[in-house]
Amino acid sequence: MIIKKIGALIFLLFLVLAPCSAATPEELSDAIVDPSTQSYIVEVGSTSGNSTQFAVYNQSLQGFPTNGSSFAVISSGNASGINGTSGPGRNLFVKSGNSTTTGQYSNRGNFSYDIANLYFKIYIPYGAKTLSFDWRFATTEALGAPYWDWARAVLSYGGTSYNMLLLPDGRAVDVNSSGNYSNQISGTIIPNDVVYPYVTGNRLVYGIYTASFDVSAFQGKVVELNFWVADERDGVVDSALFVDNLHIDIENNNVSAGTIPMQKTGIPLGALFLGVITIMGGIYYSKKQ
Ligand SMILES: [Ca+2]
Ligand SMILES: [Ca+2]
Ligand SMILES: [Ca+2]
Repeated sequence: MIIKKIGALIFLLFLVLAPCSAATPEELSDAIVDPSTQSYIVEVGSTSGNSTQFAVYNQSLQGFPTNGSSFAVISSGNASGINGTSGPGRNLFVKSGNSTTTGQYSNRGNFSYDIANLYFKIYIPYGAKTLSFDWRFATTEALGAPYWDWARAVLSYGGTSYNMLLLPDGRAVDVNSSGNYSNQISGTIIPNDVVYPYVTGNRLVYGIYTASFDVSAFQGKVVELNFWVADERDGVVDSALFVDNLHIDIENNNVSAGTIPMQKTGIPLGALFLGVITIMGGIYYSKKQ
């Protein structure tokens, strides 16, 4: 009896102390999406990956969270327990499927494994300008290794898709292309607080990157945004995407196309125009008198 109680206590203590655990799509959405955009999320879900490949963190890692108190990690391995310092032999392995089941291949068309997917169906409101989020790509692969794990954020509508997750040079994200932007082998990771030895934003263009896409053409429509993270060629050594601050920028209601622009004086141009017409009309009328 006592042993059982101690066991339960240890389990409860573990739950409290565990920095994070597998997250549901709804929990990931809560962590990622800005409060102003929450009401536009029509649906959130996952079509691929074990639950262990998704985690919510309520702590500061790699400059995240950038919005609110939490952010998400989507991984081709275990997304939990990534806090720490980088070092060799870190095993984050999970086994959850391959290209055959998802139709998703690497940026150079190779077979992919442990493919994690998180999708959002998002209503794009009238006045919407851009859909944006902040990200960092991290890997335990060596940058020169022939295993080009990859990540994408694909926005789709009406049968057309756009990958909006691009490096500063415009290339799609993978272990190879991100090399210019990730820390050097002899260099440092900033901040040094995760087990991944390579994280983007430590070379050439520093800091957290923001992906932004013009969604003004989709106003009044529901688009789909699919996050994908996967291993290439084998599933053993893993990569991850850190995501936060997913939001829609909406045009200020005061300057939308249907309203009248203000002058420096604060008098609407249209009102000024009407005023001039009225005065002229009055002059014309009085002349007629
Ligand atoms: Ca957040
Ligand atoms: Ca890999
Ligand atoms: Ca893996």
